[in-house]
Amino acid sequence: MSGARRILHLDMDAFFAAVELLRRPDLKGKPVVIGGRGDPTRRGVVSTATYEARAFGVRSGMPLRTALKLCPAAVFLPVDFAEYHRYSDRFKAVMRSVSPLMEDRGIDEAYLDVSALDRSSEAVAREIKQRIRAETGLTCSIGIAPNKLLAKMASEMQKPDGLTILVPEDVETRIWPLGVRKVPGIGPKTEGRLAEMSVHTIGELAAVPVETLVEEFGRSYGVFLYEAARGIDEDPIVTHWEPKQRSRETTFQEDTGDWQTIARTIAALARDVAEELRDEGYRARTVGIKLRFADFETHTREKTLPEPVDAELPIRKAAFECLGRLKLDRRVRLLGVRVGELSRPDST
Ligand code: TTP
Ligand code: MG
Repeated sequence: MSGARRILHLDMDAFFAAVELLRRPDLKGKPVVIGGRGDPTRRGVVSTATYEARAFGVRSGMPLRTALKLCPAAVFLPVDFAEYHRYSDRFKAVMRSVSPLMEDRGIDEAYLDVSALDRSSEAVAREIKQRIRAETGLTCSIGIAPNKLLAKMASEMQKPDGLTILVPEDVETRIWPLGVRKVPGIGPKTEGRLAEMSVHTIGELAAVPVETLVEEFGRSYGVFLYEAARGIDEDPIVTHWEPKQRSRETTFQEDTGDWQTIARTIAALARDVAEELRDEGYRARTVGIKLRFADFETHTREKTLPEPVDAELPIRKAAFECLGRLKLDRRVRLLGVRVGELSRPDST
């Protein structure tokens, strides 16, 4: 081992909302809520909200209707994932250019191992923030610490546009006073059970013997709690996640009841998916189809194959078997073919 690690965690500020404001600068400074189709009188939940809307109590996950009650003056906008993914790719490209050791944690966050860089943590963080701002117009919050757990907690500490650096000595002074919910991996259930043990802060958690935690929560989670309270985390940066599935789907210009059209479409989708698998060097163990009728009723069927495949023929055959298990009694709007349980031939 060569010295202490320096792990950076980056989380975009009010991400979906911030992207929307780039194309609606007139809404800057106003309460804006992003969710569903952007119509608070219809079903749907809040994806995120600007900090101005959060001041009224609006939170991710609450029904749009509730958000409207809390903040009737808010502007509601629909979710546009394609646009957010474009910005997600751009901020991650900046991070990767600083260090290739990046762990992608979803649309608006990632870890970066910056141990090997010969600049101070603060200089690295400032450079990343400045370049993301220049290239996207967006702000983010960054935490840097000796491990992923503390880095993530650090990035939360000064949102928005924050920069927080934690060293091991900070655990007692800056982590222990926080409530246990600030530990990534402690949810409302654990919080409740800890409260019954009179444990509310991370410092109080650190005072509980490991045997008690293991008895209460089982070995693996008990030890996790014990170590987390001390800021201990040896989890490595995972730079490459294996994809779980691949799929292709198509929506007909006009709903169709024509069997030939349906069969031809399934065959073409199966061919495309097989081609993609081979391009990427994967094989699939499951094949499934998705079928949406004109009335939006959607059905899926899946088949597990005796062994992983990447050839067109077995994938097409399996897709047709799945299709045969559905009753085609209405016009069809959309068809999809999906392959899952992917593996690489050399790793099975
Ligand atoms: P978060 O990082 O949790 O939230 P945020 O980026 O909007 O705000 P913050 O400044 O506090 O980081 O989530 C990132 C995006 O993920 C968010 O913009 C919208 C989406 N999201 C949902 O769609 N549903 C949810 O329940 C949450 C929590 C997030
Ligand atoms: Mg965020």
